[in-house]
Amino acid sequence: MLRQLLFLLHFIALTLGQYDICKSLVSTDDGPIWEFYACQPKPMPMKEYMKIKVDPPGITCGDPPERFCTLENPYLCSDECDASNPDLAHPPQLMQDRERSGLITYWQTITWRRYPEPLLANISLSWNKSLELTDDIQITFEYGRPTIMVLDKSMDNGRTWQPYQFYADDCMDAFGMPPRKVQELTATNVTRVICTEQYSRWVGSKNDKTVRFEVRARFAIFAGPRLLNMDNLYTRMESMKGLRDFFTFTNLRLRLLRPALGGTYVQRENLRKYFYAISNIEVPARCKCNLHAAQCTVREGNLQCECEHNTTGQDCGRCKRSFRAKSWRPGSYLPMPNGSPNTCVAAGSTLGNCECYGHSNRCSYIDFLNIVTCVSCKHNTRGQNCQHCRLGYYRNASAELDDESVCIECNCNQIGSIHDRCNETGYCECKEGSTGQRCEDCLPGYYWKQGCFPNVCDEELLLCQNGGTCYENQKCLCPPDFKGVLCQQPRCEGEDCDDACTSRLAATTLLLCLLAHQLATLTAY
Ligand SMILES: *[C@@H]1O[C@H](CO)[C@@H](O)[C@H](O)[C@H]1NC(C)=O
Ligand SMILES: *[C@@H]1O[C@H](CO)[C@@H](O)[C@H](O)[C@H]1NC(C)=O
Ligand SMILES: *[C@@H]1O[C@H](CO)[C@@H](O)[C@H](O)[C@H]1NC(C)=O
Ligand SMILES: *[C@@H]1O[C@H](CO)[C@@H](O)[C@H](O)[C@H]1NC(C)=O
Ligand SMILES: *[C@@H]1O[C@H](CO)[C@@H](O)[C@H](O)[C@H]1NC(C)=O
Ligand SMILES: *[C@@H]1O[C@H](CO)[C@@H](O)[C@H](O)[C@H]1NC(C)=O
Ligand SMILES: [Ca+2]
Repeated sequence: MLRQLLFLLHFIALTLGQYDICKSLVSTDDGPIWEFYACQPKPMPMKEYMKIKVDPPGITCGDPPERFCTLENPYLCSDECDASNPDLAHPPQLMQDRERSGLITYWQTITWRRYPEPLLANISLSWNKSLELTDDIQITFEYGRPTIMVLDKSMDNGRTWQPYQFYADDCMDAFGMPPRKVQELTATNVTRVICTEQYSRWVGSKNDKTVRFEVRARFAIFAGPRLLNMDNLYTRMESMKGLRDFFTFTNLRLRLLRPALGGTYVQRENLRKYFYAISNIEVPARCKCNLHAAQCTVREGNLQCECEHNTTGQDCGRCKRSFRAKSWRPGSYLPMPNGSPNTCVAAGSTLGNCECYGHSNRCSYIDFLNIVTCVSCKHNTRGQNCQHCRLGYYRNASAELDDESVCIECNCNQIGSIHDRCNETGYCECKEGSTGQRCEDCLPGYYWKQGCFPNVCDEELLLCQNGGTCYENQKCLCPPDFKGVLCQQPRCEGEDCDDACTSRLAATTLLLCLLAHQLATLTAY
């Protein structure tokens, strides 16, 4: 016990001792100046900030009220769940409440009365904030741990999900995966997603209630069994691709796929002893602030990093306005022990005499011109200081020069415009007949067909004659007896009238001929 306590104290001392301040005033010969360091917030019990959603609707017990039994004593079914009675209700928030001593409170589902249909439940936990795990996730199941479940995570507020760990009493049978223990992982495969049987086997519902996602054991691969060598872990975080991301999440999801069975097969004659019940979900983590904040606070109901180093955003993931002389970078744990703050630099400050307005972080000296120029300007900028927009882009009047959206694409219509460049207000240069900012429209008197063409006919000046009709300004559809662009010419003149349609025939035949003729003109066009 004492050893554990000492160990805990040591661990706390370590995590507090390192990267816990972002800046400090140091005295120099020229007076006091600020020194800046990489910094991160302390771990917090994130269960206090999580939003819980349980699926499907109606999975929570008590509506209608229901009696249930326990696996240990299946013939004593005196317990009742009743959603309308506060003393007998088991709503989802009891998974995150602070329990007063001795009183265990828990969320509980309906029983498996629909067997053999599976008893499925999803528990989605969201924070609307990137977090980094600092210790094991612990889920406490009253009345036995599920025999099959999956822990998923999302890093983009629930848009995409990936499995984090599989849990089953028989991994091969449930998921077709060989059973693994986290202790078998090594530095090369620490981020492997495994299936474990350690937390699903029946040991009695009182003996072991917890299901873990082991963070500490994964840290121990680098930091040693007692996590004394956190420097090594932090060094790996910087160098090993995917290691930091492995511990990062914005949402977690528990997919409960089969409840505890008491170590035997499902007994159909008493299905009231099968259900899920969770009393607590512990998620020890810190806000991900990209090593630019030492505090994380709740603002308007959301966790938010208190950004330093002139960064901003929920995760300090951007430079503040007018501090974009260099591109944003996360802080670094290296070099030990204080890391690199990688602070944002004020635009206008003469860093190496080359201002790139945050569109480049590389300058190069051009010998024969004797100038320093920005290299590989981003965000569609160009120029010695990345102060111009690339061809095909124009300046966003409402954006500062150091804004990422300072250059807007001209987007000139390929057919209507002469080239894909535009003037300073975003107007493209149009071919004859086309108009609009992007030359996507036609001037009056022109029609659009893979470009703008002058009207052949219209309703005012270029009228089709002799009963012809104007087809989309492109051509006159003439009655059979007339031809010409505006149907101005009679078809039969003199003797050589061999067009069948021109002979004096019955009115119906004439109509058919007219239709056929129109069809022919339409398809020919
Ligand atoms: C749980 O979530 C998964 C993934 O979105 C979904 O396929 C499944 O239908 C959900 N199960 C329940 C019971 O809502
Ligand atoms: C998530 O957090 C961001 C930033 O704090 C906020 O703008 C947004 O409204 C939040 N979304 C929800 C659903 O709370
Ligand atoms: C991880 O790698 C070690 C050897 O480096 C191997 O023994 C172990 O089985 C691997 N674990 C998994 C889950 O692949
Ligand atoms: C951020 O900007 C303020 C105001 O210019 C300045 O006083 C402060 O030192 C800057 N901090 C850093 C880390 O550069
Ligand atoms: C122009 O800049 C403003 C300010 O940054 C931005 O909100 C807006 O989206 C930009 N416009 C375009 C078309 O990118
Ligand atoms: C850009 O072109 C449009 C349309 O030709 C014109 O109205 C506008 O004044 C031009 N802007 C500049 C800055 O030349
Ligand atoms: Ca509880």
